[in-house]
Amino acid sequence: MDLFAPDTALTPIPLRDGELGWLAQLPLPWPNEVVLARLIAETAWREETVVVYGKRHLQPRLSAWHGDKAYRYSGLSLAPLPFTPLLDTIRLAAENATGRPYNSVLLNYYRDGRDSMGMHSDDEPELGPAPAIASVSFGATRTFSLRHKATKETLKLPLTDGSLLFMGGAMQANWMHGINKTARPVGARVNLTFRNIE
Ligand SMILES: O=C(O)CCC(=O)C(=O)O
Ligand SMILES: [Mn+2]
Repeated sequence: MDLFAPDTALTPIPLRDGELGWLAQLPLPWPNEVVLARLIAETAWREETVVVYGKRHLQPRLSAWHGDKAYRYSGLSLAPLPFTPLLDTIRLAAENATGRPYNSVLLNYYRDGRDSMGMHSDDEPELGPAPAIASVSFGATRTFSLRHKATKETLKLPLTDGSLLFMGGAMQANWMHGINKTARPVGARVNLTFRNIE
């Protein structure tokens, strides 16, 4: 038996030079609002400083890294925290939905519309040549912006409460993604990107 055979079909989102899959509601044993409240309350959130072009900045969001391996980007090395039972439950659901294994998760807490994430690709070498990333969102809907590196085509996806967005194949090689700030009054949102570090 294939341990990671998916039992929930993702809906493919067609786009050039990459793979995207969508699931409107990840099956979990608790309502989304309970998961959101627990993630906010139980996570050891950090306000990280990153170095971009030699300058130090505070990231406009809170984050936490869980897994067995350290994670490095933008001059930052996040020491890993162990998976908790709550994170393990969400990881198992994400593995079942996508048919991929994950050994790490980056959590990001967007407290309101002023919190954001700049355009980037998750293309660190330790994620392998075709990173598989399962992005699970709870709370306020925020717009996920995608931009093709060569053609500059753009795509905007509303990431709704309880949803899973899968990024695979050549997605990170060819596209950048991010979460823009918004002037709309929006509540809290927590996003989890499950990854597999080799
Ligand atoms: O919050 C999101 O939906 C995006 C998160 C993301 O791109 C990341 O953690 O690398
Ligand atoms: Mn990312």
